[in-house]
Amino acid sequence: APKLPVVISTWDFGIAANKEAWTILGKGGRALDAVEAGVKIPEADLNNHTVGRAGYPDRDGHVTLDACIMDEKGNCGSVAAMEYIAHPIEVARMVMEKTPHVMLVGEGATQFAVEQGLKREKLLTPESEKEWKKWLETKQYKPVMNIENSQKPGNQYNHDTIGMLAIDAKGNISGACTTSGMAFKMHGRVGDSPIIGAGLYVDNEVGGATSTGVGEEVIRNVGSFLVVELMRQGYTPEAACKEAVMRIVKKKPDTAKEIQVGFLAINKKGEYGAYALQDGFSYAVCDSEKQDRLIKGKFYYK
Ligand code: SD4
Repeated sequence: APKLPVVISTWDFGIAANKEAWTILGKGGRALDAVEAGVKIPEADLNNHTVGRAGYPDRDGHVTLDACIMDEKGNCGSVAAMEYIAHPIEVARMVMEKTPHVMLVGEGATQFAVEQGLKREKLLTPESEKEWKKWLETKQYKPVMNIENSQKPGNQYNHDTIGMLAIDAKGNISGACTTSGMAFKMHGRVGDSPIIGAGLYVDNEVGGATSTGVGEEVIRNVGSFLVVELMRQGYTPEAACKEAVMRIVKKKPDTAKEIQVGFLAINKKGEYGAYALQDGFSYAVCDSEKQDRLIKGKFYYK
């Protein structure tokens, strides 16, 4: 069996995020603290235009962020379509720990964050603004996403949500997920990432799952919850992720061919796996043996 602790996260930028999480996990710290600290790395990264600050705006020029977090006790918190706060994962955790609620959205989420002492600031960077203005020339909205290194036009706008799952030395599981959503989306659009059960789910008896890709198809199938429930029935993490991908293929074959969705999961033993619709999905793994492993996810459309 794999050695605990272990942390896994989506995409190649998961490596840097995992390393940050490891500074907590490696010292015997709590998985919840590790996943929050970990995903803050891509949230702060100015070269990352799909998470946190510097995220591409919606079609009206607003940077609106989505995030959620879930701990080993089944506590969870979430923010959606939140503007002006650079670290939505911090706010999601505050919603979880300091309010009787699970989810705050829009201006209410921003207001709560400011009341908690977080800074209200402009998140749109000059680079993101430039790309948005370029996009406005054609206004073509084609959600072809998450195919890393793809030459497909439009794709450069649309990849990388970070979903992270960790098991700490005590065997407790937590997860976090954060994104700016699909670039140039409709104002007010919310994807799967801040929705508990869709973009992220953790059950400390079984394991955790997270997703990346076109959130609409993940929401329809309550993807991450499905993956965890399949693991409860005995599926391996990879087999559970594959079955969740197959739901999308079966229900919407024409859509499925054109988009990317990837699931990533870990079980209580620390075994992990992933599966995606398309080639190009990768995930990062960090444990005491190796801190910077990048694994290619298996995929359906060959
Ligand atoms: C969304 N799932 O908003 C997110 C986007 C994403 O990689 O994963 N991008 O639908």
